[in-house]
Amino acid sequence: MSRQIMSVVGGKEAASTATYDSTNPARPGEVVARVGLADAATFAAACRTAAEAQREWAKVPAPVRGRVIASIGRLVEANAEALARLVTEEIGKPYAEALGEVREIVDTCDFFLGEGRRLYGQTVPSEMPDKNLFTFRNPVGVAAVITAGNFPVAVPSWYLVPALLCGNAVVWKPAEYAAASAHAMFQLFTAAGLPDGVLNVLFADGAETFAGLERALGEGTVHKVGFTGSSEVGRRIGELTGRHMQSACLELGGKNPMVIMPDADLDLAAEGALFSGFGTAGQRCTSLGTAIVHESVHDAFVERLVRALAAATVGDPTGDVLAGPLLDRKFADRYEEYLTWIQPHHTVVSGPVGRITKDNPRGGFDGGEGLYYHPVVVDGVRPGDRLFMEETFGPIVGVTTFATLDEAVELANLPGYGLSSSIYTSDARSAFRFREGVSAGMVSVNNSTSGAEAHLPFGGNGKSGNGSRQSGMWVLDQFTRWQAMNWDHSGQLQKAQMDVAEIVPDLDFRLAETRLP
Ligand code: UN1
Repeated sequence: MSRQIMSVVGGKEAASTATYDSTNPARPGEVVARVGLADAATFAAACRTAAEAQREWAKVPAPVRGRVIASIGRLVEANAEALARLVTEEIGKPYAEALGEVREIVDTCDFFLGEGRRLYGQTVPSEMPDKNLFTFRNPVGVAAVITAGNFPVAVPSWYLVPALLCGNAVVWKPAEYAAASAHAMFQLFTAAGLPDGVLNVLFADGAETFAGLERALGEGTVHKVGFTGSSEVGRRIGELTGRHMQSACLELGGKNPMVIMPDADLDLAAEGALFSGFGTAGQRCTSLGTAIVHESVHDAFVERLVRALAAATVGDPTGDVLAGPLLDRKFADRYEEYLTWIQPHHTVVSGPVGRITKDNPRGGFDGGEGLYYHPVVVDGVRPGDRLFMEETFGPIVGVTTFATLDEAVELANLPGYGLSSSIYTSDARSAFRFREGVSAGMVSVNNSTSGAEAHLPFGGNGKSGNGSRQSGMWVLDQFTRWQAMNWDHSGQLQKAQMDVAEIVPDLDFRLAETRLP
């Protein structure tokens, strides 16, 4: 029997107006959870509940909130295998990667549990005597967090953990197709003792969520929006929050370039391209988009990548495989559309294309009913091709060539995204020139485009985001607002810039001339 899952608002199950079946993409006939979907009114009501609960939560001393984060980390650690198995079952992420994803929640908790004892403000000297200046970080209020399902628990933790630590309440809207994983994570968070209403989980479709968010922003019950998903939806959320004088934390798509210089270790580069292009079936926002290869090593690199890919296993994600199925039917359909972007001037160098079936098997693997697809390497992509310019979420990597590093940087930036990037070289000058020129928020040297660590700033520019950064100390600026305080204890009105003591210099002073012998 599959699970029944409902939204939880203020500690109670909230009404649903529709249902959604979250299925196992390796066996789409299997329902992992039947999910009750809420409507826009319920979303707005959840934000009001959160706003109410936030007032008390903000009064809990930050070090005590830090202890709650510590407990969340322990609970996630103690339930790591169960949570990872659920992630594998629900979105088809290979189990080893799912365990890594769960580990990332623990890493995030480890970082922020100590932040409860820091959350530093400053004491600042005043320009006048008997006056003191201070800065404080205040929680923003309620954060509405809308997340994708390709990282159904790790990426949400990047928002939830710091938001809660900073004294905010949260309304979390996870992806429907990853609802069971999200609900399990929600249970672990509440088991740590969060008061009712401080963290609320709300399942809803995109249209109801958007309408609910619009209403809540109008009612003044949402003060920060966090969104991970497509550039298209991110743009709409950015517009909406902009109208309400807010700037959302947007983590959007990527067309992540990998530059391979003539002095690169080509075996290492092929291994990195394999993992970042086809691990997670190419469904990370940091997945490799286009390999930009120096013309002198193009053939040698492509030959290595194709060989490595042929030896890699696509299959049952509970086993030891490079890639499992695509996340969900919606993603499989979209991926099939990306395959139509392959043009006559392209060369598919990897073998068969499309869904893995009995008639189109991958070696001995016929995919059964699962949403499995052949990994594809397309050589000869050019600027202007859709395959070169647009994100193609799924197992497809383009290859193009360049002659000079300047040209490589230009090609890397051309699609207008800016999330992740990578360069393989043995020359420090090339690595730093690339770092300086590339538009991405993340740069890897001799490493793949994916695999950010949980305590570095994560986020993009251009079509990948509005410059907001998650993770580490940088995310504190998303979930707190600086408040400046001045305290004058002189007993008189001292006017800034006017009642300031002046020390008069002699600016005409010059050293006496000395002559060299
Ligand atoms: C995402 O796909 O939304 O760096 C994030 C990485 C992961 C995060 C990916 N740690 O690949």
